[in-house]
Amino acid sequence: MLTVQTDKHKLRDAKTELHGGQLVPPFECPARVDRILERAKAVKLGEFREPDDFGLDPVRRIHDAKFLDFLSTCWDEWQAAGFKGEAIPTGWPARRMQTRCPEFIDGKLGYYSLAAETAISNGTWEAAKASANVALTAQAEIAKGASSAFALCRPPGHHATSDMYGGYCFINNAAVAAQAFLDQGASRVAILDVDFHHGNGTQDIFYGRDDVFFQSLHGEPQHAFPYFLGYADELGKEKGEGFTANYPLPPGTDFASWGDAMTAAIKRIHDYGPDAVVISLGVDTYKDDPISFFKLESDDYKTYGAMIADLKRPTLFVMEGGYAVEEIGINAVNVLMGFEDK
Ligand code: SP5
Ligand code: ZN
Repeated sequence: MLTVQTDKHKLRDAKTELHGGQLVPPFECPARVDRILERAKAVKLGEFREPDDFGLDPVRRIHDAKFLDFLSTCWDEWQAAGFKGEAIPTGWPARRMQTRCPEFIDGKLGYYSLAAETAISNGTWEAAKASANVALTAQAEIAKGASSAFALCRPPGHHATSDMYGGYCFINNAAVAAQAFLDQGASRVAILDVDFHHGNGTQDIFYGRDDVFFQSLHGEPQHAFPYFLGYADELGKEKGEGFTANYPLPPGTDFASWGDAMTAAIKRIHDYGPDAVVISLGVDTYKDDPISFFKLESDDYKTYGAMIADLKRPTLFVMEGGYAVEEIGINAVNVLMGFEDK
C-alpha cells in the first residue's frame, strides 16, 4: 500500500495542552508520525511519497472561508495582542448568547473553537494545510486506480467542523478527501470512523446529506470527549436521515464487543454500496492509550483491517488519533497489514 507523508507535520509542535487543570506537553505530538513511518518502512508496507500541493480550493469545499482566514492569521494576532503563552480560548458563545464573531483574538478563538485543550502556535496553519494535502494526494492515487492508500495525516482532522477547530484538529482531512471523491465523479462515499473519539466534525459536515454515509464507533458521550455529540439516536437530518450511524460504547469495551459494532457498521457500508470508503483511522482504542478507555490489543488491529478489506472497495485510510506513542506504529500498520492480508 502506498503511504503519503511529509515532514511538514513537524511544524505543528505546540508546547502546551490544557489537561487536568495543567498545561502539559501535548499528547498529539510529532513523534506519533515518526513511529508510524518507522514501522511502515520496517514491514515494507509499500511505496512512500510526498504530497502534492492542491491549494485551498478543495479545503474550501468543506470549510468556511472566514474560518480558514482565522486559522491563517490567529497566531500573528495572538502575538500582536501581547500574550505570552500559546493561543487558548477562554470563552464561548454558550447557551442563549450571541453567535456573532468578535474582533479581538481572544474572543475569535472562542467563536471558532469547540474545546480548549488544543493550543494554536507558530506553524500550526502550515502543518494543517500540509496534512490536508497528504489526504488529497492519497485520494488522488485512488482516483487514478489504486485500490487503497494510506494518508499519514498530522494534525488529525475528524473533530474539525466547517467552522470550528478542537480536539487536536483544524482541517477535516477525511471530509475534504470524501468531498474530492464526489467532485471527481463518485456518487456515494462511506466514511467509517474507528478513532476512539466520536467524529463530531465529520458527522456535522455531512449530517444533512445522503451522498456521504458517516458511521462512528467511539467512547460514549456520557464519559468521553467530545461529550456533546455521538449518541445512538443521531441518524442524520432531512435528506441525510439514515445516512449517519453511531455506535457509542462504554468504558472497558474490548474487541469482542467493539468487533460486534464493527461488523454491524461494515454490513451497512456493504448495503450502501459506496464508490469509495474513507477510514478515519485512530488507534486510541488501544488498551494502553493514555486518554482513552477501550481495551483493544495489537493483534485486534490486524483482524479489523481484514474486515475492512472484505468490503472490496477502493479504500483511503486517513490517520487520526492514537497517543500510546510507543505502540502507535505497530497498531496503525497492523490495520493496513490486516487489510493487505500480510
Ligand atoms: C483526534 C483525537 O483523537 N482527538 C482527541 C482529543 C481529545 N481531547 C481531550 C481529551 C480529554 C481527555 N480526558 C481524559 C481523561 C483521562 N484520564
Ligand atoms: Zn481520538
